[in-house]
Order: sequence, then C-alpha cells, then structure tokens
Amino acid sequence: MFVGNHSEKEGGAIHACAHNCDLKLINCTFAANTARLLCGGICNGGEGKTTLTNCIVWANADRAGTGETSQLKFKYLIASHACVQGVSEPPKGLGMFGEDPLFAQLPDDGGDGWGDNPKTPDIDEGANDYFGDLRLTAGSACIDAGTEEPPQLAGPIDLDANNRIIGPRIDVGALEFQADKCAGTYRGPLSRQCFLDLIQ
Ligand SMILES: [Ca+2]
Ligand SMILES: [Ca+2]
Ligand SMILES: [Ca+2]
Repeated sequence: MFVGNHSEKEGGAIHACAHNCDLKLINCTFAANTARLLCGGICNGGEGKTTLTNCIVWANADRAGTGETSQLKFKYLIASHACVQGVSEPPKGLGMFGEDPLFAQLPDDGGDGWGDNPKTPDIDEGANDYFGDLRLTAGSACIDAGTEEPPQLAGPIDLDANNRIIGPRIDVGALEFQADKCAGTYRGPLSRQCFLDLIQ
C-alpha cells in the first residue's frame, strides 16, 4: 500500500531511476501520491520492465492532473488485471481497466500537500493529512477482478490479515473485499451480502 507519498521530481509513489530496473508489483494499491513534476504514481524512467498484476493505481497526481500519464510512466509495461485511473482504450490499455475502485474513503492532504514542508518551519502541513480508507466497497469493479490463478507472491492473507481470496477470485488491490465488514457509504448495486449501519 503506497499512499500520501510525495516527490519533488518524478514518481510520487515509486521512482525507479536506475538504467535497467525491473519492477514487479503484485496486489498493491497506489493511491493519492503526488509528484511536483511528472507522474504522481509509479515512474520507471529507465529501460527496465514494469510488471503490474492485480494492482490499483488511482488518484495519484502531478502538475498535469490525475490522468493515465499522472499514474504511470514507463518504457515497457506488462499489465494484467490492473485498475488504473484514466486508462485509455486498448491496445494501450491492454490488461488495464479504468473503473473507479470505490474506496471506502479517499485520502486527503488537506490542500497543502503531504507531510511537513521544511521550507515553512512555523507550519506543520502534515498535521491535516488524512490517509483515507482504501478498502473496497460494494459494487467496486475490483472485486473478484484479479487474475484467474492468484499470483503465488500474493500470499495467503491480505494487508488486513484477512483471507487473500474471498469469493470466486482474488480481488484487485492490496485488500480483499469483506462482504460482512462493509464500511462507509453504500455506492453500488446490492449484489452481495452487506450489512450497513443505518442512522435514520
Ligand atoms: Ca497536508
Ligand atoms: Ca512546514
Ligand atoms: Ca474476491
């Protein structure tokens, strides 16, 4: 899980700047990372391959906004079942889809960036950072949308220590959707068992 990281140059979440660096990313979530210049998400600036399997790359931002190029920068990409914001149509988008993952709560940097800016010693810009809740909610296109065979490196449990696979297939992202632990606001069709606390 990579959230709320910032780069003053490129690659807010990851910047692989070595000449020949292969990145292999499996069942990771990259959300709301920022770069002052290019690519708030994952930047592989060299000749190496970027392999993206069952990953979410969403709401990362650079000076151009939050489109596809603000999420990923690469020379060679092998994508499979990857949810990437702003992804363009195939063939460029092969292996990727661009539906909103419907996180429970989006991160929010409070409008003044992530972390404390050392150039303003009187203000702690990190005090208002909120890293969100990046669990999937009902109706998310990432639920059961991972590879047919779960990658071996995904392991038996997710980042919340719940079973890595619930339902017919592994989910896309770092956290498997928990049908009986839905949190936050209901935003999708009621297609599976889901318990909500209703105030009124
Ligand atoms: Ca902040
Ligand atoms: Ca400061
Ligand atoms: Ca699943």
